[in-house]
Amino acid sequence: MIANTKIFLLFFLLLAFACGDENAPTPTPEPPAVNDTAILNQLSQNYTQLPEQVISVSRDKTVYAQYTDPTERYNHRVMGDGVEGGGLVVVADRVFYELTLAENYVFEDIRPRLYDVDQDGELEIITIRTEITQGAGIVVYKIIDNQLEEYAYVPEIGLSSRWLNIVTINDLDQDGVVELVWIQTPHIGGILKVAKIAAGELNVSYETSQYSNHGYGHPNLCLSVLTQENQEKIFYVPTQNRDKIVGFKYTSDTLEIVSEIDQSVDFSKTLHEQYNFENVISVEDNCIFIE
Ligand SMILES: [Ca+2]
Ligand SMILES: [Ca+2]
Repeated sequence: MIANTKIFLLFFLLLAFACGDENAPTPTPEPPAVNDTAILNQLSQNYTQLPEQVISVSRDKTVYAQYTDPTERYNHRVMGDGVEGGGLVVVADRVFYELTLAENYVFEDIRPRLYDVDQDGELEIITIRTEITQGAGIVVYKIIDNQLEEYAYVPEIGLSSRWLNIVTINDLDQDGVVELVWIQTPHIGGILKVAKIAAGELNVSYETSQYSNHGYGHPNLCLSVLTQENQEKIFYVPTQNRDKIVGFKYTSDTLEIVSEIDQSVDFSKTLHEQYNFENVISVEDNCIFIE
């Protein structure tokens, strides 16, 4: 009995010694539980957020994105406060991807948009990125080889203090290729442009002027609405002088006006709350609005 006790003591001593050995194999710990709340907490606490503190979250809660590293190095104040993004963080399938802009760039935006622009089943990240001497452009980032890569882009306008705002991201003509629609210089002349999204520089397929989806100084990027009516996608934007809402469809590389609603538009409110649009599509993907 005593001999058996000694054997057990020796066994436990050896076990304790083995456990203290750095070279001994140790059981793999369970990974910490990562859930929506944990990711949101990490994004809000481990990064310096923009003043608006908004995080884009995909509907299935697998992709998150936010701008980081607020900076006042670009003196434009298009959304009022003059604080723009200096970095971007994206979480996809629980992996964090970070990107810091060069000093001559800012994200002149409130939050990134998430959309599967190349229809490969993975969401891309669509941003308004400004070069300090060349004004705003659009950059679509994609996770390639475990990093955020510039997948597609709209070149900068070419002048400082010139901005643009995205209208919609969708396959408008239903040909299998996603279109990007935006308004260049929505405060001065408002040029509405459409491009089909593909890798690299995007080519404008159609443009028309005197429309607007932003009031200078307002954190309201939600002045467009996309609907589906009788199998046709129709997007609506206000006119530059804010006295009408105009509906467009996109077919054969052309924008065609299908509806003109005589109604003045308040640029401090979202468009969809000012008119009873029917069959609205995906407002939350691109409706960026701060009260
Ligand atoms: Ca994709
Ligand atoms: Ca299309």
